[in-house]
Amino acid sequence: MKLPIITYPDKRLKIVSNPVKVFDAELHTFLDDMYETMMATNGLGLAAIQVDRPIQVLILNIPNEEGEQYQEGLLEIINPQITFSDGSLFFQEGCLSVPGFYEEVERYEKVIISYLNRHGEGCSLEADELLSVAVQHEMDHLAGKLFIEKLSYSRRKKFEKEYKKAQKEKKRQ
Ligand code: Y12
Ligand code: CO
Repeated sequence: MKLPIITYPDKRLKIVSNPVKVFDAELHTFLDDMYETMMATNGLGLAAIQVDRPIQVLILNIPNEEGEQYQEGLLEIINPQITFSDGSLFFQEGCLSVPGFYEEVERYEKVIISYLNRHGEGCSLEADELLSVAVQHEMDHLAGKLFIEKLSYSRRKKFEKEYKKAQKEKKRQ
């Protein structure tokens, strides 16, 4: 089932998500619904809070070099923790909760995370390039943070003005 996505400036996006304690069939159905929602909206990543569930769950599906996304490449990441970070890079990010806006943001170049899979089993992921950026972007959602909060004062002001204008235009259509 495709779920509705919460968009900025909805205050629910600021909620700090809680760790998952139960790894049951309901969680599996929710993960499947998140995948359907992400694929239906051309997303590369989605955090549970974006579909109004404040739990530490995120999914990622990074395209291959040909730009294709396959379900085999899907990562389901629960209760993640960064255990190592190194370097920095700038990357133009977008978010399904901030539609239509892409801004350059600074992130760690490489991260290693530990997390649980849908069965509650411990896993580890070493990520660089796009995967590293995406995992940090989604982990920020679990802390109630959006990528636009990382913009400089002047870029944030510009974003707020343009976003409001775009929302007004959308309402008129
Ligand atoms: C780099 C940085 C962040 C990520 C995390 C996930 N972000 C996304 O998946 C963003 C997708 C996105 C898709 C949109 O298209 C539709 O909604 C159909 C979009 O909408 C518009 O631009 C109108 C905005 C963002 C991964 C990698
Ligand atoms: Co996002």
